[in-house]
Amino acid sequence: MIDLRSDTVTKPTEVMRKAAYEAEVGDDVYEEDPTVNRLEDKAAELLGKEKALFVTSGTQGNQIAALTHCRPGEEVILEASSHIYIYEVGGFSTLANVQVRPIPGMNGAMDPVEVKNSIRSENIHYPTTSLICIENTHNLAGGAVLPLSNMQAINQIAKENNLQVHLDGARLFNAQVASGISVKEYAKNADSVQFCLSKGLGAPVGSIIAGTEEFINRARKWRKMLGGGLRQVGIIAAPGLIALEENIDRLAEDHVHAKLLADGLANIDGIKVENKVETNIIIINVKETKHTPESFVDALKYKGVLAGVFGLDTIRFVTHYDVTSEDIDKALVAVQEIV
Ligand code: TLP
Repeated sequence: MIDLRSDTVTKPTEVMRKAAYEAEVGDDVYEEDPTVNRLEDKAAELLGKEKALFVTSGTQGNQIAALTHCRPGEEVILEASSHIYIYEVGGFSTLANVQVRPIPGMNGAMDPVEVKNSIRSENIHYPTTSLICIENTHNLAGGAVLPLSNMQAINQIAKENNLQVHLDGARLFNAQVASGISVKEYAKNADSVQFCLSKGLGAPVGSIIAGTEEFINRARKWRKMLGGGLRQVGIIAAPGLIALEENIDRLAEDHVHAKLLADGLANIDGIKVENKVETNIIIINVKETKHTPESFVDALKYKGVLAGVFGLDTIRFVTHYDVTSEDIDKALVAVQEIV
């Protein structure tokens, strides 16, 4: 099977398995796991933040950020197709007890003027706006890289209004590799950052959240409450370290493969590539073919290729570590055969 459903499907490499086997461990609830401590230090340094915390998943990291930044009843401004709003089971309202204020974006980017106009004024009837969430790269916008200028403008508005900014950077390293702008530069425009080790970076488990020392100390307590205080977790953190040491630059390969696939797909009758394909995600519209997205995905599976139903007329392909250029060629042949 050529699995293009997501970059979450990668299997750990031999080096990662060996690092897990050999990892020096301790009890991380006592902050005594040397491998976790090394991973957190390395992540904080890469992001230019005071401190970082290893969490079980991107979703857990985003939820902990909301719990740490906000008080119940407050309002969070976010983009209307953001992962936090669409794909996190309504956690912001259920766990952090905050109300979300979705704003439609262009290629995942909210208009700073609209963000500004959505901040609540002082009024006894209104919730208090406390947080703005942004996403880079933006998943539902097809892996779009958020312009640095957009992040800077939103952060400036946030600071002028005493608000915090959380960056869902599940694929922030893809943004770095595509734009040449460092994760540190992006992270300057957010008070907290979440990134995933388990997507294009190829680790089997885990995400990082980072911010000030004071923020992370409080976040650690929320992580404990959510059941994320783990013990000899260095065996999982070790592959995460390998991901950061060895796998950042190779994301460029995934982007090349995504372009190859997108160019090939664009040449197939009836298929329309919906996004600009800046990183590793390709969204195609199949309305002009004989298929629904569901039957398209089923037919592809029969040919040995896995893709994901995305929207009403669209499906998503994601390139990653375990996909070669031969796989891309085979996937294109499979699509050609089924349309
Ligand atoms: N995205 C997954 C699915 O949940 C849709 C995927 O296959 O793309 N933020 C962003 C922008 C994400 O894309 C994801 C995962 C997360 C957060 C959550 O990460 P995990 O899966 O580790 O909870």
